[in-house]
Amino acid sequence: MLELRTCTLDELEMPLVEPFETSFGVERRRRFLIVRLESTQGDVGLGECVAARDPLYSGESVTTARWMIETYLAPLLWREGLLSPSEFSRRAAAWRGNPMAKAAVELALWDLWARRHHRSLAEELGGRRRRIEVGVSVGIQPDVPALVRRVGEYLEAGYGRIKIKVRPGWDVQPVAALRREFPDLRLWVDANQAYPPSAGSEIRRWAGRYGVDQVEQPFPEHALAAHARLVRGAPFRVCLDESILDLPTLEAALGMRALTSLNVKAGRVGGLGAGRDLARAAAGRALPAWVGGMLETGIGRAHNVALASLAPFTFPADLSASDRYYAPDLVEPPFVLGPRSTLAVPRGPGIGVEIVESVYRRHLRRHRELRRKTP
Ligand code: OSB
Ligand code: MG
Repeated sequence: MLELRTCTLDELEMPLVEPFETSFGVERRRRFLIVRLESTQGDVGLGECVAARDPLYSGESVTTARWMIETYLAPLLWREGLLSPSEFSRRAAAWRGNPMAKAAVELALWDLWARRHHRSLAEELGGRRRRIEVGVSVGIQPDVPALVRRVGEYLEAGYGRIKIKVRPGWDVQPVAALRREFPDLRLWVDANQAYPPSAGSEIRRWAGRYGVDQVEQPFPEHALAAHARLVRGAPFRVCLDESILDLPTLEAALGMRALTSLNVKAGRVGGLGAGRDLARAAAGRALPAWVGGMLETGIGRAHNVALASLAPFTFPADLSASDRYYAPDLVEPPFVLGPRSTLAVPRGPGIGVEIVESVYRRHLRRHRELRRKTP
């Protein structure tokens, strides 16, 4: 058994290069946890927790994730040692919910075990791609001209598909203006559950009229029937994000024909292993899947990019270059946009990027080394 020597739980706060506004709020600075595991033999693994300061995207927050890790997940590793990621997930499944907390620890285990095996995380997961196709997710802007300007800049920078955040009152005009300005634009929209189930025909009208390619999570998490009604005869894809938490929810949604595209986030589903399982299940049902993002730093981004290197992911990921989020990023080398709207998959051991200590220290708000409870 590989024993745990230290589990470090750091809380950081980093300013985003620009505010990110969604239907559930504005984020100017992102608060998050970094989990660092170290074995008694000196192996190290890093994981980033995507729970935000407030429980707005889902029920978890920095505080609940910290509590979950301190109370249950770290003690499991003290007891059982540094389990394989799949064994960890199997054991952690005894506690309900809290997928973001579970994922943060699982990610750190993947990094640690990949390094121990002298493999990149992508190799460890079975990913073959050397570059992954990406797009950019654009928050709600102060006005339509600002949005058109912003999207123009991202297209200029080389992004091949754009997703904009929408909500009631910020939908028809933004998509109409983008379609007018950029006739060939591959345009997705994401509402983060902001519409009532009764808004289906209205959404169908503007999304159809302005050539939106994909509508993501327009209705509340549990409103699968409303999503299924929107799917029927829609000239666009209907993507689920918040609704899909595991294989059973994916099966339920597929059974109802409530989705035609799947957003996979390790944090939402409890880890990279669970994300890989979902993508494989989707591929088996001819459902396109793609990797979503949660404004991660280069640490979580490296995990996401490795996940996106797997064959079942066929649509461009919500994983943009480091400079779209943080300047500078927490890691070296930063992620940069390459040819044909791609990011390179790191080839070095584990996640393949290293923390820049000076940047890390500048944004560190709380440092805690968890200790083994003496029995
Ligand atoms: O719904 O996909 C989402 C960011 C925070 C919370 C939810 C979402 C998002 C994004 C950003 O769309 C994607 C990214 O990290 O670039
Ligand atoms: Mg989403």
